[in-house]
Amino acid sequence: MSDCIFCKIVKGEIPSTKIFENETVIGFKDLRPQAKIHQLFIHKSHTKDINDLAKNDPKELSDVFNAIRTYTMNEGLEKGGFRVVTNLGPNAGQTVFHTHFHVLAGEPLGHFGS
Ligand code: D5M
Repeated sequence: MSDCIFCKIVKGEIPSTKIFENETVIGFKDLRPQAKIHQLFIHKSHTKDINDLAKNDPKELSDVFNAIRTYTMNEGLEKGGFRVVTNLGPNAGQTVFHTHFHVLAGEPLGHFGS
């Protein structure tokens, strides 16, 4: 999509600090980090959110999660642990409408859930 900032990152039209790339997925540093390590993983194909992605082509999910697995294993993040988050819509605070997964790590993140 021509006006999508993450599509522009995929095409190299705006700068990003890439920490992972393969044929289908890129990972890059979040501009507004919420943890010591805060990366975003996206599929290179545009979908607007996780439900759109799952409907469009569920294989994209495994592409992204395999990328996250490779990255976190290579960086040794499994030991301390990490969190994966995706936001959909206003209640969750989604601000960028290209499906993305936040990977948070590098420090205790606080317990999420009851
Ligand atoms: O998360 C959208 C996230 O995207 C938010 O944490 C800021 C980040 N962001 C926005 N623009 C950029 C660029 N250009 N590079 C890196 N990170 C960026 P959401 O789940 O939609 O709230």
